[in-house]
Amino acid sequence: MEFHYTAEKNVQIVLALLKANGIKKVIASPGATNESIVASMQYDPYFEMYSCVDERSAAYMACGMAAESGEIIVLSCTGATSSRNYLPGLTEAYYRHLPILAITSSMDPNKVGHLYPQCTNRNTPPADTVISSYCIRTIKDEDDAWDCTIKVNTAISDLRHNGGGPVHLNLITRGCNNYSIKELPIVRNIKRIISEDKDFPSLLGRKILIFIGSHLKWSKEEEEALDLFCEKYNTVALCDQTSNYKGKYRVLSALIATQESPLDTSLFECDILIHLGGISGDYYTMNAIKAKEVWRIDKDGKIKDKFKKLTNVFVMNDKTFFNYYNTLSYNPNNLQNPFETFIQCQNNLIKRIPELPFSNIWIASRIHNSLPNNSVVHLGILNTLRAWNFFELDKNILSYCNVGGFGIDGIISTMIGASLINPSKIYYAFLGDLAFFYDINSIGNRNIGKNIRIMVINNGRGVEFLTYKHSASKFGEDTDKYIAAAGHNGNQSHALVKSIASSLGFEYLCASDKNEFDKVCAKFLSVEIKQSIIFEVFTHKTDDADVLRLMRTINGNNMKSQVFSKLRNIIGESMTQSIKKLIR
Ligand SMILES: Cc1ncc(C[n+]2csc(CCOP(=O)(O)OP(=O)(O)O)c2C)c(N)n1
Ligand SMILES: [Mg+2]
Repeated sequence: MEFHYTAEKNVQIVLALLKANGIKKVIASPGATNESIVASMQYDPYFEMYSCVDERSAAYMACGMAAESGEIIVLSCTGATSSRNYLPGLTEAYYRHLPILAITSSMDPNKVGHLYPQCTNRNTPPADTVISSYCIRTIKDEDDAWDCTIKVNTAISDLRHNGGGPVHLNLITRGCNNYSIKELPIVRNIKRIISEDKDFPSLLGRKILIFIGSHLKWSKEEEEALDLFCEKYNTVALCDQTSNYKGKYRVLSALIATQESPLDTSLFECDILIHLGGISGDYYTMNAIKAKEVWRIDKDGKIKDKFKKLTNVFVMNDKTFFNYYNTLSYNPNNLQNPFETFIQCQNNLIKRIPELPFSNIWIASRIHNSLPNNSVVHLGILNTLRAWNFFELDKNILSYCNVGGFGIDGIISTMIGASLINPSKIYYAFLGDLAFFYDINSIGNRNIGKNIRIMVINNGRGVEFLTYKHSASKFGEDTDKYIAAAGHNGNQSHALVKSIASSLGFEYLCASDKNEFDKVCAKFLSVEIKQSIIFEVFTHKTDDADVLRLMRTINGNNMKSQVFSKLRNIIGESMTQSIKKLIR
C-alpha cells in the first residue's frame, strides 16, 4: 500500500503552508496522536526529519538547530503529558527569540475533563514559553478552512514578527486511516511586510482599488500621499462617512454599491484591493467589491481578513506605504482613472432619487450640504450611518460613528467628549430613539457647553430591524415585540424629550413632517453658537423602514429578488429559503 498525505484537511493546510514558507526541519517525538502529521511528513521527501523520544530534549535540540541554522524548526508531539515537556526548551527559545513551531497534536478539546485518556488542556501555555498559541481544529466546512488558513498563516508569520520567537499550534486530530492524498491543497499564503523590507511586491499592470474603513483625521501629508498614489496608479479611494479622507479621489460609494440593479459591476472589480482603516459600517461597498487579492496596511501588523482574500499585510503607516509606491517611476497600468466614472454614476443616481417619505434618509438628503463649515458629525450605528452614507458632506466636515464596538449605548457621550475639546466648533449627533434614550443621562452632564446639537429620529423602535431586506423584518408586526423593542420611552411621546431638554437648558425643536422640519431646521443648522439644541423628529416606522427600498432600486429592481419576494407571498418564508438554498 502506498502512503501519501493524510486526508485530515487541517493537517494538509499546515503542511502546505510549512512548504510555502520553506520550513522543512522537523523533530518528531513518538506517539499516536501526532500520527497524521508525522506520517504525512515522513512520506514527503521535502521534510528533513529527526526523531527524539524525550520531548524536553527535542525542544532543546530545536533551540540548537534554530540558532545554528537560522531556520524555523518544527516540533511535533503526541497527547498525554508530552507537550508539557516542551516547556523548558520553549522557555529558553522565548527569551532568545528562537523561531520554533511547537505542534502538539490533540484529540478534540471538547473532550478535556471527560475522563478521556491522554487528553490534556493546552489552552493557556505559560506566558514566557510562546509568543502566540492557536488551536487548529478539524475542518468541517468552508468557514473552518478559512479559520485554519488564517491561524496557521498568523502562527508562521509570528515566528519572525517583532523579533520573533516560539509559537504553539495545538493541532486537533480525529485519527486517520486515509493517506491517499497525493497533492496538498493550494493554500493562501499571507505575508507581513515591514518598512525595512527591500522588495515590496509589484503593482505593475494591476487594477487597483482602495477601501478605507473608519479612520481618524488625516494629516495633510497623508492625504497628499494618497492623492498622488491614486493619480499614479489610476485608482480611487472608496469611502464612507467614517473614512475621513477628503482628498481628490474620495468616492462615497454606498449609493452606487447598494443598487440592486447595478449600473456597472466592473466598477468594483480589481486585481488588488488596498484596505486600510478600521471596522466599517458600509456593508454595501464591502459586499460590492470583487477583489482577486487584498493588501492591508496596518501598523499593528495583525492579520485582519475582512474580505477573505488577504495576501499581504504592510506593517506600517498609510503614508509610508503610499510614499514607497509613489517613488517608483513606472506607470503600472494603462487603465483610465475610474474617478470620473464613479462620480458620473453617483450623479446619475442622485438625479433619479424619487420623492422620499419623511424619514431618516430624507433628513440626510435634505441637510447634508447645509451643515456649518468645520462642524463635526457623530452618527448612530447602522440605520443612521447608512442614511448619511448616501449623501456627501462638505470636505471640511469630519464625521464619526462608534463602529469599533457598534454599540447604540454611547453615541451622545462620545460626541459630548469630542465637543469639550473644541468649544468653538459645532458638534452634531444624529441618532435613533433607542440610542438616544439609552445614553440619555449623558445630556445631564454639567460639562456640556453651547456647541452640541442632537437630532433624535424618534420612530418609536429600532427601525433597523424592519428595514427593507433585514432578516428580522420577516416577522412582520411581531418584530416590534422584542427584536425592535417598540413602545418604550413614552411610545413617541411629544412631551418627554421636550421636558427633559428644557429642564436641562437645551433649546428644544421638533418636527413631524417635512413642512415642520423645514420651518425649524434653520436654527439647527445655524453657524451661531448660542445654546445647545435637541431636535426631535417624529417619523413613521413604515416610512423609515421602506425608504431604503427606494434608495436601493433607483436603477430598477433586481429580477431575482422580485421573483423571490412574489414567491414569499405565495409559499411563505421557510419554503422560499429552502428553494434559495437549493439554487445556491
Ligand atoms: C448596546 C447595544 N445594544 C443593542 C444593540 C443592537 N442594536 C443595533 S441597532 C438597534 C436599534 C437602534 O434603534 P434606534 O436607535 O431607535 O435607531 P433606528 O434603527 O430606529 O434608526 C439595536 C438595538 C447594539 N448595537 N448596541
Ligand atoms: Mg428608532
